[in-house]
Amino acid sequence: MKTVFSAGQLAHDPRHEISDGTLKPAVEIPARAEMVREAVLARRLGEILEPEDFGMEPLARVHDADYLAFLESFWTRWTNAGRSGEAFPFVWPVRGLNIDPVPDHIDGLLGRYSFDAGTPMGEHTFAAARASANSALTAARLVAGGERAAFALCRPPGHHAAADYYGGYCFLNNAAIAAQWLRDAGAERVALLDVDYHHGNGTQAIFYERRDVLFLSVHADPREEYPYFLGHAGETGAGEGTGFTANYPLELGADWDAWSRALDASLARVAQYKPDTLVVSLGLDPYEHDPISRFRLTSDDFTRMGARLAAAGLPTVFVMEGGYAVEALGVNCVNVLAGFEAGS
Ligand code: Q9C
Ligand code: ZN
Repeated sequence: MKTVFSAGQLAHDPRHEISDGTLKPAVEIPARAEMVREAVLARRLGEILEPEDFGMEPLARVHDADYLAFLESFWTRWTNAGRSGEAFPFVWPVRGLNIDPVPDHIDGLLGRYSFDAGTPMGEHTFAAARASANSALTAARLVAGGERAAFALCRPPGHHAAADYYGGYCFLNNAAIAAQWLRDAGAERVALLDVDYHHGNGTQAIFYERRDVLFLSVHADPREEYPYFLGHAGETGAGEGTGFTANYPLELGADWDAWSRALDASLARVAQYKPDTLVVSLGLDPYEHDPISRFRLTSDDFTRMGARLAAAGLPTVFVMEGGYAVEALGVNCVNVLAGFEAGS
């Protein structure tokens, strides 16, 4: 299977994040991508390609124009305000407050276009996020062109980012952008299965009222885990999209037995939907030793995961999401992809 990755994705290089009530070392760091790249080479998974530049248009199919303009202008505004280093929001337009008119001040803008304070933004964040999205788009194009599967080595990740907000280390929703591009390239139905430990709130929000993209997510119960405010079993879509979102929240501590039962249920729903293409939001944070997560998948379980995904028998675009046990990240990620190839 081919991998798509650009060194430009490394330019987002945060020092700190706000977590557990304090400034902590950032966990969504360039070393994550380096580890996965090295594992792809060591395991001879296949060629590593540079992404093509798809420009802004496929991003604008998923994200609002004013949000993209905010990301693009952020660093100029931040430095014009006399700031330097990393930016964090601290005030949000919650219930009863207005997002219209959009504020002029950078602190207002940061709150308007985010949903958490845990996601550092810096000078090169938008460029790196664009490169990451281009990797997802290039992988989607490979699969649309007839490859059985392709791997987009995305970071920064994407699944927490919605049409008009960032958060959860995510700025552009790479998987949603790939799914929308596949639709625009002629796929009638796309299934987007999110196996990251955290619920893919951004992806769910983007497709919630649509039936042409089926969104499914296996994740830690939001009653107990980030992002807390989306991902309950009762959220199944709305309007035209009613019945085309499926959430499988699991208790903290879930092992392969519990996790794989949810995966099987989600894959049964995918089979019933009969999509043209499957996009997998591939988080590696269900891993037993992940530093911020509390599921118990082993490195071998990731190989099993890949085999079960292959059994769905669909053209598949893998888009990397989270996973913070940096030393094991490459092995776990390539285990999924190699398990998929062995099962294909
Ligand atoms: N005390 C992804 O996996 N907060 N994002 C962690 C830990 C944010 C994870 C707090 C977790 C976001 C793509
Ligand atoms: Zn995650």
